[in-house]
Amino acid sequence: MVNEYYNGSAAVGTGTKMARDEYIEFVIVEKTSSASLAALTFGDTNDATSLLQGVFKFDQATLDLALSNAGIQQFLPGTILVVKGADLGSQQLGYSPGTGSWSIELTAGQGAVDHSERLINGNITIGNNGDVVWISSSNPPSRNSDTSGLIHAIGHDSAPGLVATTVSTAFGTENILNSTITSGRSVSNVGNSTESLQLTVGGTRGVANGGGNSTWINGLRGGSLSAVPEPSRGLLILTGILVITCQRRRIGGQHV
Ligand SMILES: [Ca+2]
Ligand SMILES: [Ca+2]
Repeated sequence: MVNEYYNGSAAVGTGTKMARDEYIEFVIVEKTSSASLAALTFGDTNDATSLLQGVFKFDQATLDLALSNAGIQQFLPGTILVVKGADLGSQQLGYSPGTGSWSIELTAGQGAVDHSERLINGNITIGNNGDVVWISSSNPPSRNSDTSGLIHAIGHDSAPGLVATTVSTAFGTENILNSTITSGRSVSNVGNSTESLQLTVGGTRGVANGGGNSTWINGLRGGSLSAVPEPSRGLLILTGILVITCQRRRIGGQHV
């Protein structure tokens, strides 16, 4: 799901197809492989929220490196994925949920790249008047008005265009903030899987957005870790079961 996006200067980093000082933040809500993520596309719209503008995809080799660093096969629920412009520092691939490192930051042009298809070939730049940040199972969308593959999106617009209107209908009116925004603010979800969008000065890149969003993401993370018992714990449980089985057999024997 799209969790937040930040509106900066919209000046595009050379060769990256994304604004230098902007970012998009996603939260993973179920176990997801690098191949599944690499099969998706994501991007933005024009300021009128009427047409898809930039189309990106994740670089699978970069995602595999992060998984390798964590020593796990899939990204866990509660993981935060950031895609950011060239000025926002180096990539952060030190993923390690077991020790509390739940976020990955991918830089445009490296771990997240413009889709090679040229049909929709704009830059990702967040607009003051309006924008929709979307993620799609279509790879790539067939034309710049093709919203058929959208699996999630959030946006803002005080006069919603076709894409924003479609998102409201498909995912709920709460997914589009009825507002323009100024530079230096992010649109962030402070709710859970049902959005509650607000403007945040400066944004909260790479971390949960506070309020109900933090509670929800912490819950996803707790579920992720408790679902994977550590080897020592698993061994203890197994030993316990064996002891109970032996005791039952002994008791049974006394009755015979
Ligand atoms: Ca845009
Ligand atoms: Ca955030």
